[in-house]
Amino acid sequence: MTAYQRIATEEAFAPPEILDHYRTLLQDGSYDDPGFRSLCGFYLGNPSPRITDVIARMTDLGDLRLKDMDDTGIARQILSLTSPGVQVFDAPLAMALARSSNDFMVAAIRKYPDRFSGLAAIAPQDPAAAAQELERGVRSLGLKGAIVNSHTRGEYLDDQKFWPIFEAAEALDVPVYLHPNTPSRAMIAPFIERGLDGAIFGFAVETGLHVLRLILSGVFDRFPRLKLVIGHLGEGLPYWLFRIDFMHNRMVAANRYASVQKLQRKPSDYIRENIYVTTSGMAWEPPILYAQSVLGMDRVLYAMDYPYQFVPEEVAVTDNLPINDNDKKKLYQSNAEKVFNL
Ligand code: 1DF
Ligand code: MN
Repeated sequence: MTAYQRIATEEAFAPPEILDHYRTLLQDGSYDDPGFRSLCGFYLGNPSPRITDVIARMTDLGDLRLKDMDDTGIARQILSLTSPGVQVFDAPLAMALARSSNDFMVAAIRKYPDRFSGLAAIAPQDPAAAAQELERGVRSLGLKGAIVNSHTRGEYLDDQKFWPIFEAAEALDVPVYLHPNTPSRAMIAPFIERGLDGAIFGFAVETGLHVLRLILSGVFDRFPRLKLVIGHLGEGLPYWLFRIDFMHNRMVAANRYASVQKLQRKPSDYIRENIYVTTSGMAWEPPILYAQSVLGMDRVLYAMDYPYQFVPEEVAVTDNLPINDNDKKKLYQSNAEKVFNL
């Protein structure tokens, strides 16, 4: 027995219905997005055993997943609809699929309440409906926050038309998990040319950019208690805090951009105080210790990124970190319990 429970916080699933809608979209070409084609075209058009295996695990919320969790000592998964979620569809279809996906997930959570929790899928395409679905998810379904897979058809949440989503999240006191997506159409070409649009790097560039857009937009001044969770140890941002603060300060002083105005706090303050990071896909001691050292022990949470990075040996990396038992319990368990109100 360990002195902590392992709670994994960025764990993907997909209802078969949504994969069917991705296939339709890939075929009819009505959403001609290079990132969507690259990512979903790969996972849904590839008959190799590894990919068939990922799809089988992704669509399972029962015995297969529970056995994998048991085999790797994961006590609980916080489930979220896989990227790109419903954000590739027309608003009406996206709203309907967000609801049905949440209901699909909640059926499993109700069956295994001590193994699964979940985040609500929402469709930012209709911000008011997205806020409503988040509220339904939290109040009626017992969900623990929202999942947003970065850009929505090329649009970013710093646009104030999306802020009803943040208003709802703050009022409900639940976090928004800003999960990666492939880079948006406006910037993906040089990534794709060298195979860098996916989880290897493009995801982090896209999502890190999205987080910085949010911070510079002043969203955390407008919603000071808003909590954001980002994966992959903060998508590179913890390494950049000093330079972002320095340059932001200079840009404001020079009044260089109308869109860059003074904020109530330094950009890094929002990263430290409004944002939590998870270790998804980053089972590597140096950057985990670094993130803990610059953000604090209370801000870093464990995640596996099942089923995409289901590498059982990686759990030992986290188990063997040179930190004390109390801090290990924070990383694996208590931070997640606090942030997601488990
Ligand atoms: C991959 C990685 C795919 C992550 C994901 O969702 C994902 C991958 C489509 O390796 O292709 O969530 N990830 O978070 O690292
Ligand atoms: Mn992921």
